[in-house]
Amino acid sequence: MSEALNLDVNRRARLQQLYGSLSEHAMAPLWESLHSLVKATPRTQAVPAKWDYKRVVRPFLIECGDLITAQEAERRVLILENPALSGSASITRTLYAGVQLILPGEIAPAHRHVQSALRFIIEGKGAYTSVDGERTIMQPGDFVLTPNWRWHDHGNETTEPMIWLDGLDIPLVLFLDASFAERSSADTQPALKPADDSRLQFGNNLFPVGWKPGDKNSPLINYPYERSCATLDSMRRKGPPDPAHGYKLRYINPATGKSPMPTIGAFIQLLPAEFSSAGYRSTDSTVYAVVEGEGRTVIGEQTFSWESKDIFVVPSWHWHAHEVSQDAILFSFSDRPVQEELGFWREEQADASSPHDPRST
Ligand code: 1HN
Repeated sequence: MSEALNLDVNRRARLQQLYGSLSEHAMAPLWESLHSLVKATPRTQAVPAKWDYKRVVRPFLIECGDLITAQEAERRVLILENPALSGSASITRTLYAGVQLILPGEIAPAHRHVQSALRFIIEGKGAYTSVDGERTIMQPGDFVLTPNWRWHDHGNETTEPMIWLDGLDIPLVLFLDASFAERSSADTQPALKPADDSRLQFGNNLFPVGWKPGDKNSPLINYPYERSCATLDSMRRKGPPDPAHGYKLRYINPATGKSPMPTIGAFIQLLPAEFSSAGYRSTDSTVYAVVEGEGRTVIGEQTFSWESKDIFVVPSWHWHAHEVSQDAILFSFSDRPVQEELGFWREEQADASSPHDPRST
């Protein structure tokens, strides 16, 4: 019972009895839970965490490759589960992350679902993903989309294992009880379009006259790494880094300027050598994948050292700051577009003398 209420023993006892009766009738007193329902500031259950790719994630994933085929598993993926959300298949309260392995000669069969997926390629090059009949060949650092309800299958016709990070809005769709999914009768989709057709059609700031978007998703399915790097480089040549973000870009849907998919925002940033960022927090929870370089990120009271291919998560409203000695590139994804669309999203930046700057705690 609420400690705040100053009640005599008699009233307390009668209230306790009343609560028991209320619960039998599917009712409850708001005054006992008001402040945990309507928090003064965000307090997520999720905690900061890091996954070491080289020493932990990769060895386990390769072991899975010996024990189960991609076809048997449908998707051979190890879920990266937030340590405080055990059993929920969630890396944050709204997002799912996993690492997927496809060995040479394997395929992952075609299916579609309401959940939107992104892939960020970690290792291997030349495997394909096919989205509604369009194949794209994937290289490390490429950002690949599988939007809501598009057929998708993957295949590796190369001689090397292919590993990527999957990001999906699974917890959000589950929360909304809006999930539908379907398996295709054919494991592999026939090629309905030339490979990388969407890049040729929509990647040059030229759209067919009269073209109207069919949905809220980007018409592009692959945002190649070399283009991301070229844009980061040009940004760096023009001026100093942003104090909190370094040089940071957001991937966009070229038809709308919004995020490539409505439920997940994605970003790539360059932290230049010797950069030490200002403390920053925002209400979106963010999953980071280290593309190049090494450094450390202070999140709240904890420091996470990272190197290329490691993955870490910064939950909602946690102060954090990055530090690097050499150039580093971070990919990230978050639920920011959902919050922005609903008018919830907030951010805050600390100055170096602020008690909230994680470097001073
Ligand atoms: C999915 O479809 C993929 O297509 C990966 O590669 C991970 C996790 C849950 C549900 C669907 C994929 C997934 C997934």
